[in-house]
Amino acid sequence: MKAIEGMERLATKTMIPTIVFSILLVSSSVSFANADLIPEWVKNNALWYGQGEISETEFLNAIKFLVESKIIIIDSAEETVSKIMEAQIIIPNGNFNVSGKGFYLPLNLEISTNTKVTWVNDDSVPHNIQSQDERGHVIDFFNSPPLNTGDRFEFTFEEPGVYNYYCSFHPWRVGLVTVK
Ligand SMILES: [Cu+2]
Repeated sequence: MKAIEGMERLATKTMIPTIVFSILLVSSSVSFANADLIPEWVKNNALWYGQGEISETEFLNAIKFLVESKIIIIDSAEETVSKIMEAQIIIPNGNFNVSGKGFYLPLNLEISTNTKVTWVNDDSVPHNIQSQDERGHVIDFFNSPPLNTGDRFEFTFEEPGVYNYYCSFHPWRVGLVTVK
C-alpha cells in the first residue's frame, strides 16, 4: 500500500514538469532571458518540489512568477496577426447598358480601414475601375486594367475617406467606396 502511494506521488511529481516543459516545447514563440535572472528562491522551489517539500501550487506559482516577470517570454500570436477584412463589389450583368439599372452592387460600399475590396465583373462585356477625384478627374490611385467577364480587381483601403470611381468605357457608371 505504501509502495503504491509512493509511486502515485512520484507520477504526479514528474507529470507537472513534463507538462510545463511540453508547453514550452510546442510554443516556438517562447524565449528565455538570461538564466542568471532566475531568483534563487525559484531555483530552490524546483529543487524542493522534486524532493516533495513543496506543493504543486507553490511550484507552479514560481513558474507563473517567471512568466509575469518576463524571464520566460511568451509572445501572443494574436498581436502579430494584422487584421485585413474583405469586401466585394459586383459589376452586374447589364452594367454596360446606359438605360438599364445595372448599378454596382453595392453602389456605395461602406467599409472600415484595412479592408481589401474586390471588384468582380459579372457582366458580358469588359469594364475597368478608375479612381476619380471629387470633380470627376481620373487620378492615379486605384486603377484596373480592362476586366473581362469573371475577372477581378483588388485594392486595400488604408485611410478613411470617400472614394469615387467609374468605368472609362461606360462613363455613366459611377460608384463610391466610403472608408470609416
Ligand atoms: Cu464599363
